[in-house]
Amino acid sequence: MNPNPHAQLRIPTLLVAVLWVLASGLLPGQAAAQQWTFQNRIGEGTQLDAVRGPNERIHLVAAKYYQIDLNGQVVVSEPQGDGQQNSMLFPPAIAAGDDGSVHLITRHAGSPNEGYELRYRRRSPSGSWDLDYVIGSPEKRNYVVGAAWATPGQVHLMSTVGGTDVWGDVRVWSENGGSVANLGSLTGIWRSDADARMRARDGRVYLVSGKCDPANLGAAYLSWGDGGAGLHGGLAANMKKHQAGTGRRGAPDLYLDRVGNAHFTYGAAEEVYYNQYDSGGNRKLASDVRIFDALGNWKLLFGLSAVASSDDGQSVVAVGLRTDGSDAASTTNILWTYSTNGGQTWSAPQDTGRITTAGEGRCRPRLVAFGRKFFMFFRERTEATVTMGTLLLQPDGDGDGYTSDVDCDDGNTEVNPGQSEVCGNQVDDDCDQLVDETCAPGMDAGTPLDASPIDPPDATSLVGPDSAMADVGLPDPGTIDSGSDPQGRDASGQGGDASGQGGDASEQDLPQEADGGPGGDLPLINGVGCSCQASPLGGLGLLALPAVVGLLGFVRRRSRARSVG
Ligand SMILES: [Ca+2]
Ligand SMILES: [Ca+2]
Ligand SMILES: [Ca+2]
Repeated sequence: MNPNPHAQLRIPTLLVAVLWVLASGLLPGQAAAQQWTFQNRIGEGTQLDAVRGPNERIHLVAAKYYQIDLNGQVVVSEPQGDGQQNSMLFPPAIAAGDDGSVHLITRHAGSPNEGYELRYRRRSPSGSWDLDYVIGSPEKRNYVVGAAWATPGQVHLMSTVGGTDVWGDVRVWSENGGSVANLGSLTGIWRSDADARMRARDGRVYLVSGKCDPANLGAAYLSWGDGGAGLHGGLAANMKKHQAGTGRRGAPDLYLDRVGNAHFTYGAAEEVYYNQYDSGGNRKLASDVRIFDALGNWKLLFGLSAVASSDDGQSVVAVGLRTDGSDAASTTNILWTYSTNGGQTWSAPQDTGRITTAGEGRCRPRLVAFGRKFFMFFRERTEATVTMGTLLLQPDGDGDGYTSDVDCDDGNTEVNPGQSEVCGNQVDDDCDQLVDETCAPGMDAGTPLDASPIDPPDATSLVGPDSAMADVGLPDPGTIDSGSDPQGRDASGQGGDASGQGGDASEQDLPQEADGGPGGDLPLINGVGCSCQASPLGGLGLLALPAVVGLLGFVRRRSRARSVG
């Protein structure tokens, strides 16, 4: 017989509270941060490209053309799109001009060996499709395309030529006033499967490409040149070669922020690397930073990625695809990582919980950013539809690796959820919204008591170029597809050191400091401590407090009951 019937009566309520707190990840100081939310079937198609346009619009081309506003609403849907959807070839390309014009290059009738009809179409700033014509004539392996808007009336297009072998060139085109000129080819930087991308900002055109030589001679390239008739010469003169990692390299991505930096990712064997160039053409990081590894072994080996940056260039987000080993990479986990210091250090990769079909690397996601709001577009794994993810990335003012939504003093590196509470200093050192909560009666001030500081999955272990990757964290429970966690990761999502945080509701794991103690309230000091920025989850975090207080009270009662019995 239980000597304390009240404890028995409290169990269901307590369990519900504990399970709710665990499921929500909302123990104080552990507020869920940096979560993607996903919206399925925002567009039709499997091959896509997406860019930022003026007036807070994202421009997306897949089977159709779409505009999406910053709330994630599709506000324009028109039939112009890529004619080669579902064919496992390369995606279309889109550019949006500062004047509101839109430029598409898409593939239509043809075959890899015979070449494709490449079509350029223009949507005027007023919304009419006023140009539609075929560029050149079909050529073998001309299915990798790019588009960039440099200045009003100056649009550049890119296609690839394979010739009789798989080594090929990038052909650069210039469109002006309704006619297209071939500006020339860049030789030897492209192989049919390495992909390429072209973007422009402030009159400068950037191009990234890969040469996936299997004999460890492969490389990724970034280049730039001023838009106009001299573009080909500029691109040829500024070609920068990158060769971190091993094996083949290729499948690069490129994102231009609003302050003149070009952010660049590319794949090596099962890895993805990052670097950045400023508007003066200076490489920012002496060595390419490895931001993903262990991405899986598939036909072409190199890691697949996408990248985007906040307007100020400080917050950078990248995704990496962890393949299932099949050629088509038909069940591929979308991982992501972020930097809040301009790409110098990166968070441990996390799993978004979503799966895509990478289609031999030809269905890579795209990232677009406005401010610190990031948008991800990818092919839904088994459907011919496009899924959108959105993320508001918080800044990290003091650079301690904890972003402002979880760092209760984002101007002090000594305060964050990874710190231990220091007894008696009147500071909430560990951001659990409790000040000096570890002080036992008679304890000297200044004594840290927390044995296991909170270790949020997405804010610690910033990864440098040479450090080992940390375990992949658990995605937001609300965004997980069932069965999408083949790695069998720790279901607590808190890594190995969260036992003191109630990872198991059994009383063996309950905090020991709740034992004994004069039976008063916990040292919860109102009005002192967390000055966290408003977060949509902050209120819920406060709601979790009564549950924790109730839990500790329950333990205290159980302890007394045990000592009586
Ligand atoms: Ca911080
Ligand atoms: Ca801090
Ligand atoms: Ca505290």
